[in-house]
Parts: sequence; C-alpha cells; structure tokens
Amino acid sequence: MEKIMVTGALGQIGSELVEKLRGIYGEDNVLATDIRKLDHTKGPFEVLDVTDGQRMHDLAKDFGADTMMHLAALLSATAERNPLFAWNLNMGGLMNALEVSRELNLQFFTPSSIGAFGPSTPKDNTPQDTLQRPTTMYGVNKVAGELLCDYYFDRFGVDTRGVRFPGLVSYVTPPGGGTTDYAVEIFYEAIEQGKYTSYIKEGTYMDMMYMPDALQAIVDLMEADSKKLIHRNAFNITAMSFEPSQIAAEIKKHLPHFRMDYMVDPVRQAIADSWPNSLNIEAAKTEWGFQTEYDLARMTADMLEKLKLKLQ
Ligand code: AKB
Repeated sequence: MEKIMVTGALGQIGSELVEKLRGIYGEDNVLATDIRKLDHTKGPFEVLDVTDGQRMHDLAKDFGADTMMHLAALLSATAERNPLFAWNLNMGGLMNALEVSRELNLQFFTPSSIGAFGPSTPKDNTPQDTLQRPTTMYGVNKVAGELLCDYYFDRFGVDTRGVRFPGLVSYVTPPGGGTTDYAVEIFYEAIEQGKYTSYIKEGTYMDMMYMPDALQAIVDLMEADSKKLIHRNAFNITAMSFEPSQIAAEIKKHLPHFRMDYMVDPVRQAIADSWPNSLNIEAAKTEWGFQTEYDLARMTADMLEKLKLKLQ
C-alpha cells in the first residue's frame, strides 16, 4: 500500500481510517472521497458518488492509487427502510470499486459484517464458513459482496481482502443507521443525560469491537502475506460479545447514577435477533495474526474518558 483511495471517508470508519493511514503512509498518499464535503478537510479530498463509476476510475487514475478501500455503504436499519436504494448504492458502489480495481490493478479492501448471517446461522461461536441466509437487504448485499470479492480474486486476480465487522464503537464519528448503534449512543447519553433508553432488548447479544482495534485489523490484513490467506475476504473478527444490560453495568462502574430503561424498536430488534451472538475468529488469527487490545471494561473506560473531553 503506497497510494490509497478511500470511499465513504467521512463515515464512522472512514473518518478515523483516513487519519490512521495518513499517519502511516503519509498525508499526501491517502485520497479521501465522500458524497459530501466538510468545510474543513485536511489532505487530499474529492467529492465522489460511488454509483458514478467513471468518476471513481478517473479519480483513482489521476491520484495514481495502488489501493482501494471501499467503505461507502448504507447500514442495516437504513437499508431496511429503503431496500431498493440500498441495493443500488451498496451493490452499484461495490461493483464500480471492484471494476476500477481490476482495470487499474489495485489492491482492494471492503468490509462485510455480522449482518451477512441470518436466523439459520449457528448463533454461538459462529464458524467462519457456515450457513448464510440473511433476512435483511443489508445482509443480502453483504453476502453478495463477499461472493463478488472472491469472484474478482479467482476470476481476475484482483487482490481483494475483507473482514466481517461486528458493531464498531468509537467516540470520533457517530455511526448512522445501524442496528448496533445503541452501543455508541449509550455513551453519549450516559454523559449528557445520565440515562439511556435502549431500543435493543435486554439479553440480545451481539459482537462488538472498539475502533482502534478495527483500524489496526484493516492495516494488518492489508499488509499480510498474500500467500498465507486462505479465505482473503469476509474474515470473522470480533473483540467482545455483550447485551445491553452488560454495557450499562460497565458504565455504572464509572457513573454510579447512570440508569437504563428499554423501549424496543421492532425493526432493529428483529435484525439483531437474526444475527449471531458471538463469532469464531480462528481463521483471522491463524491466517494473518488478528488480535485486539480492548475488551468491554477497557473500551468503556476509554470511551467515557475521551467523550467527556469531547463533550465539554
Ligand atoms: C449495523 O449495525 O448495521 C452495522 C453492522 C454490524 O454491520 N454496525
């Protein structure tokens, strides 16, 4: 990786990934792109609608990119509200990014998700290779995306790589339109209101990871020796599995007056119920040395400390 183009660069992952990549590979070597522009963007930035394949091609070529990190996508809850738009954006954007990578011989990364699993998938210690019959548009997009990435490697030799991300928690850019977003919102409201109403039911386990571990995983996978990768795409990764009352209890250790109640959102609850409780991550550990630093306790302490400073 020497010249990296990132789509969806202002999103939850992109905004922090671009900073990390610029720290490693140099500010001028990372081109951030997004459908919107902020007033104050540092470093190379271009407006890009990922459904415009020609512009994506031109930007990658003019920049001299050797790597494409395709992050632009609608998350699970938003996709469920507008499935046709989600299909067009998620699949159209991915096809364009894969085609540009094939044409310009770029190394390629895109995230899949725990959303690629469905109700018939084994729920606990979910294997790397298992049944995938998701019941959401987001999940359908993710499974198709995983297969397409494998196809572009097998058929055209594009060096595609990817992980199945769990819910990602961070204090920098809030997520938007996901099912796991409660695990981020809870921190903001704990500090600002001292209470939080969870839209996910008590007892609903989902995998989660703190953003610094997620970013390191992307870099480690992209830098891994290609010959050691058996799966290449859609590696199961996670750092912790918890349900709402467990994260609330952890926050209470720092903020004793914090209270949580529940008002379940049926749409997001149904999505969460269809996803695994906890993933098996052996393939990622064995093939490219995946590891994490943050468990629930460490993440909670860091989130509260950093968010308090940010919200002051
Ligand atoms: C979502 O909730 O949609 C995402 C995901 C797990 O892919 N955070």
